[in-house]
This record gives sequence, structure tokens and C-alpha cells, in this order.
Amino acid sequence: MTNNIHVKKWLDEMADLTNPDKIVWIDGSDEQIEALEKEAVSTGEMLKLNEEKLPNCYLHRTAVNDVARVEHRTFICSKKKEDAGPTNNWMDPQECYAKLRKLFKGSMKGRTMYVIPYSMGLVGSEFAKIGIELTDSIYVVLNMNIMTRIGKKVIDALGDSADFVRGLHAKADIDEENRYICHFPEDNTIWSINSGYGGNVLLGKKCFALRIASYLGKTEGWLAEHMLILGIENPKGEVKYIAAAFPSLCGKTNLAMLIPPEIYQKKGYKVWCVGDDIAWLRVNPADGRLYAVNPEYGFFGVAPGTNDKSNPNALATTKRDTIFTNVVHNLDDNTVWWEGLDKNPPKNALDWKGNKWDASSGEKGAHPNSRFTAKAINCPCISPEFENPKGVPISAIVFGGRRAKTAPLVYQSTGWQNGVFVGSIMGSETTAAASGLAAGVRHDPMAMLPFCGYNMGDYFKHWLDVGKKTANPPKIFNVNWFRTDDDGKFIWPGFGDNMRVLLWILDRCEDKVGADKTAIGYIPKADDINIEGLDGITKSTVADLLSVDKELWEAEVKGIKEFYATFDRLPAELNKELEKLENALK
Ligand code: OXD
Ligand code: MN
Repeated sequence: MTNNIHVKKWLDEMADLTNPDKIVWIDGSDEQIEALEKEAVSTGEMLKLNEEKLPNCYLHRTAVNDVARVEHRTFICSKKKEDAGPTNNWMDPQECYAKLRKLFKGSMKGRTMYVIPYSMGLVGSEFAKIGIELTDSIYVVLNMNIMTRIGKKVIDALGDSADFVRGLHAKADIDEENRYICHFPEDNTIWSINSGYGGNVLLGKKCFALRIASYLGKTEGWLAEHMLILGIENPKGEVKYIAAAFPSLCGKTNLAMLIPPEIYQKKGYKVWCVGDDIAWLRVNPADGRLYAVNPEYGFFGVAPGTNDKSNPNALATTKRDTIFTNVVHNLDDNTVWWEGLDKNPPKNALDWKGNKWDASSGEKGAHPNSRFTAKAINCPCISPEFENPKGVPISAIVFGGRRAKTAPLVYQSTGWQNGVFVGSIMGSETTAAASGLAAGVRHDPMAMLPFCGYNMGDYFKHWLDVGKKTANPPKIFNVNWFRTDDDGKFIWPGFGDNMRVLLWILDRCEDKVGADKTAIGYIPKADDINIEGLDGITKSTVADLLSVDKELWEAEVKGIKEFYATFDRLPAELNKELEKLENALK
């Protein structure tokens, strides 16, 4: 499919190493994809679901030992250990290649190697980057076909260039002890072996679009972030865009596709989803603003908890052309189910392991990390700007995590440098927090802890630098939907009602509303969060949600100091911001 000598040479080397029986180029045509679907069904790798109820949908089960990303087996293999930094596992690249070569050797014997050219971002856009993934898994090909733009158009766009990310994946024996997800940022290379689970093997997603891309972004002057992108359209038809970072399992997909509360719908407000997981951001010299694209083409969402209340748009997106992984198989009508979908678990069903399952056993039927892989273009609220090669201008950047008491519902940083500080101290509490107990905070700066492909101190510095060269930077905020009362119950209703907070944020961006200055930044005046139509939330509840507890924040400062002490290259500006916070609390 190509005469590109760089591609050919690399492909020859990888084929020599893995020794597949056959090599198949993925051109991305409908006929080829359909043939692969048929083949996967014939071998049992995928199950075809009810064509009437779920057209073109499939079910896949992973091995029971292979159900999630494996951070402890994920490595950043830069030449110098310091360049991977204190938050990443590191291996010397030559040592790692040698170790993995032994595992890859002959691993595709008796199998087919699929060659998938793919683009992160719209082909031809200034944002776009090309990768090629070699894999022995049809499941990977079919998922990559949903999650990225693949095929001939991509290899044509690459032309003679050597500028592509080289990804090699083999299922091998799905051996946990020899599972490795290794990144070589200085070589544009990713090697993944002994897993078949999405986050470890769909190399365009976390491996490329975050780990490798964050490194490319640092060298080239842009940002690759673990962020959703959404647009809010006001009744005049003006759309403003927000990018938001939350750690995994904090409801990013739900926020990205939120349905406005009725009072706003009636006024004519709309919410548009540009992306639910990853944003690539660049400064546009023409207007000095940050523009963002979602480099992905689909959603790899967590199924459990997705329902017609929490996220009707996501649910609608999964009704066609979707691959479900590790959910319940309803044998009566050949459909799927998961915990939290509805209150009617199927009676005649198999659990995610493929065993006969009875909901009354108390055992979960779907794996808690079971997923749907669905096409973005099937989402009812997909933004008309989703395919805009220039991206969308970002008005606000929002950080957030799960905090039972400390962080208020929302606060605004005092500027870019302080905003980078706010992102750097992000964290989430473990579930004990939900029952109101004091629990440990897992610091997760910018929600990038597992995804930053280089030294996180340098990453903070890069954020500060991007701010310096952005004439009109977005304003930076922090939100917390998860404050709890004395009984451990969430106070704020969340979901669609989060729009009320986002509207305050956008008003702040346009200087339309005042705020109160506190030690941590600007918080809303209680009157300025609209609670019209909200049951059980009064102005005094809002005031409580916005309160900043001095003692809790003093303890927080202590925790931040300990966290910062683990960094070898922390920019002085962040320590200065910490000092300012400490003084302001006095
Ligand atoms: C994801 C994650 O799968 O962040 O998106 O873990
Ligand atoms: Mn994610």
C-alpha cells in the first residue's frame, strides 16, 4: 500500500522479529472491515448482537486477568532516567528493547499481522499526527477503526515522510508476568505485549495521544491533555468552549455530553460534545487564543452507571456500530446489560466471564471497567465543530477531582501561573471519602499522572511557558461535584445541573459577574449560582458548597508540600504559589 522506505524498512524488521504467517494492510474500506467482523465472529473472538435492536454491534470478552490499564507495567524509556521523572516507571531503552525483543520473537507465528495506518486528528489538519500500529488482534483493528481515522487516506497523507509513531502490539500469551506497555518518546515508538485490553493495546489512545504526544507537545510547543472538550451554546446561538481535566472515573464522559436542565433548554441553551477524554491544544497566533481538537474519532467509555438519566447521549451513541467489552450478555434477546443500566437485570444471561449469571447472587455481571467503543459521529450531541481542522477556541480550562470536604463547588485561579498551580495540586480521594471518613488523597496533577510521557516537573514548566506565549489565555478554574454532607451523601446534584456552574465560569470569562476573593482564589457569590428549579438546594446550601475551610486547607498545604518534595524538577513558580497560599491562609 506504500512505497515509503521508512515504513517498509520498519515493517520488515518487525515482521522478521514477530514472524507472522501473513501480513494484511488495513485500507479502512467497508468491505475489509465487514470481512474482519465476520472472521472475528467465526472464531468466537466477537459475538454478533441482535441486528434489530443493536445494529452492527458486537460483544467481546477479554481474558479474566486482562481487564484494565496496568500502570505498574507501563514504562517511559527515555535515554536518561531523569527525563522520565519521578512519577513514571523507567527502563533504559536499549535494555527494554532487548528484553521485549525476546518476548516478541516469533510471537505472531501462526497468526496474521495487521498493519493499521491511523491519524490522531483530522487528516490534513495542522494538529494531526500519524501512527502505524502493527497488531495480531482483529479486536484491535476493529476498535482502532472506531477510535481513530484509519486506512489508505492516512498512508497517502504520510507520503515519503519518516514522521510517524511506530506501534507494535502482540497478544502473545496474555501473560500478566510478562505484560509490558513501553514508550520510547525519543524514538516515536510504542511496544505493547501480553495484553488485549483497550487502554493497553489501542495504541492511538493513552499511549500515543497522551504519553508520546505530551512529549511531542513539549518539544514542539503545544499541549496534549487528558481533557474533555464541550461547547455551550446560548440562546443567541453563540458557542463558548471549555476543556476540562478529571482523573479517570470522575464522570468526564457524562460532563462532556451533559443535557442542560429544563429551565435552560426552554431558554434555548444547548451543549455540544467535541471530545470526552483527550484534547490537543495549540496557540493560534492570529488571535492569541488556545485552540483545541479531540484527536480521537470515537469514545471508549465505561459502561456501568451509563443510563438514560446519567448520560442519555452516551447511551444513544451505543445503540449502533458499537463494540461492547466485558458486559453482561442477555441470552433472551441477544443484547447487553450492565450494572446501573436499569433495574431489570436479564434473567437468562452470561456474566463478563461468559459464565451463567444470576443477578440475585449479588455478584456483578459486568466488569466494573467494562466498556463500549462507539463512534463519535453517532453521538446525538456531537459538535458541528468536531471535524473542524482548526479546532475550537477555549474560553476556560477546568480542573477537578473527588473531594468530600476541601475543595469548594467551584473556584477561579488568579491567573495562568496560579492556574497551573491549581492543576498541579489536583487530587481525588479514595472511596472512603464517600462515607465521610477522612481518606487519602491521590494527587493527580492535571489528571495526567499516569499519562505524562516525560518528567512531570518539566511538564509543569511547559504549561507555564505555553501561558507566556498565549496572549489571550483561557481562564483556569477548579470544580468539585463531590462534596458530601455529614451522612456522606453528595450535596450537589451533579450531572446536567453542573451546567449551572459552567455558566458561572463562562460569565467570569466575559467579566459578566463578580466574585469573592479568598485564600485559594475567586469563589462565586452564592446568589450567582442559579438554583432555579433545583429541589432541596437553597442559597444556604450553595454558600456551604462554596465555603473554604481554613484548617482543611492548612492540612492540604502540608500534603502538597509532601507531594512537591517528590519532584526533582519542580519550577520555582509553583513553590512561590504554594507559599502565597500558605500566607493567605494565615
Ligand atoms: C480512560 C482512563 O480509560 O482514563 O479513559 O482510564
Ligand atoms: Mn481517560
